[in-house]
Amino acid sequence: MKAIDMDFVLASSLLATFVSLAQGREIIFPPISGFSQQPIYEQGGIDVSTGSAFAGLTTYANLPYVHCLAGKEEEIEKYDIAILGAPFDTGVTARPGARFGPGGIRRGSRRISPESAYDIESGENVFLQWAEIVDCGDAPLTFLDNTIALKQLDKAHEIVSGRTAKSSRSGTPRIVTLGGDHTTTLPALRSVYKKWGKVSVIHFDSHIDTWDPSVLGGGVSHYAGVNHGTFLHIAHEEGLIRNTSIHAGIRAPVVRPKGDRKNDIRCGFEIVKARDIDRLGVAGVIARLTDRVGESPVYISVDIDVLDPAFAPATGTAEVGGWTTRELLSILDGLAGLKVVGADIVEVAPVYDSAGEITVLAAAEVAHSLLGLLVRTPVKAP
Ligand SMILES: [Mn+2]
Repeated sequence: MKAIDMDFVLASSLLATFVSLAQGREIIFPPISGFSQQPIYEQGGIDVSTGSAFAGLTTYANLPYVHCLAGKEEEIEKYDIAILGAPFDTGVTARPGARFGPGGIRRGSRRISPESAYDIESGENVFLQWAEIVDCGDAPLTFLDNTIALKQLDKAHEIVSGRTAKSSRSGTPRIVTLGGDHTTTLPALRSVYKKWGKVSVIHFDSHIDTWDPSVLGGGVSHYAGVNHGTFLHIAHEEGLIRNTSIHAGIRAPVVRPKGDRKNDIRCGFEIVKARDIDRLGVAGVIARLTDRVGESPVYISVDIDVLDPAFAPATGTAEVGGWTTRELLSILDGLAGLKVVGADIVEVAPVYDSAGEITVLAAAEVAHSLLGLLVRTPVKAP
């Protein structure tokens, strides 16, 4: 199938549909889009189920869909790594729209087919190694009450990571979350803490996101203080993260000239600023990040606004002067070998994207690199 021209295959599939309809025959489509995972259904000798990554329903990278949130343990397919969408954007301080991020990232990933995703740099295909990788769809989150929504996301992580993994190499399923605004990282950190204990966070972002709720949120209420710029402060107060964490790509202004950074250090963070890449190079940035977290379990959170708006305009709080997509992907791939226990790509708000969909394409590749890190290093929960 791989050798056949894709346009021809798609045209053949459409032709088969019309021929079969004309002949009054029932056409059987597979339940979920998948390049190689689905059985082949044939009508009149023409295959109508495979051959196009653009057929059927959209999952991340055409991975099989598993309804991980429902059903008894024995009723659902086992997996090692799960994609989980978190459609939530009522914790933002600027432009909303990231609730559509999970759908947008999946749309950006449609050209990725598990069967033919061999990386030109490494020669590896992360989808065809030991790990069963599935898309669990989105967690149902209310848009009317942030407190309830974050509890719903806590529960979704608990269920999805609470299944028995398929491979004995992992034991506990790990999750790559598709945000959602950055507040959605907080439930993910609570979840990995329960399985692996305190983690070091590698936080790719243009903003520090450790703001004290009394500073960002204005102190008007506790509710207002839980937002996409304070979640790392809250994670520190809840004792979820180690003091060996690090930001990467920071360039946005702070609110208090000295106080914000002082609190940031107290929360356990060092900083690699956006412009440090000009001095350190990609290899130097990788060295700073890997040296900082060492052998500890690591959570990697990627706010798409770490990229320059030239490469990712579709985000809530765009900041100019950021990294290129190529630099970010090279840095992420350079983290191979770290004990990554969970990851996310957040703050993708597709409504602001270009017609060329540059942000969702970038976000889909970021998720691909994050999956690569999880596959590269199986981590057993203690
Ligand atoms: Mn952020």
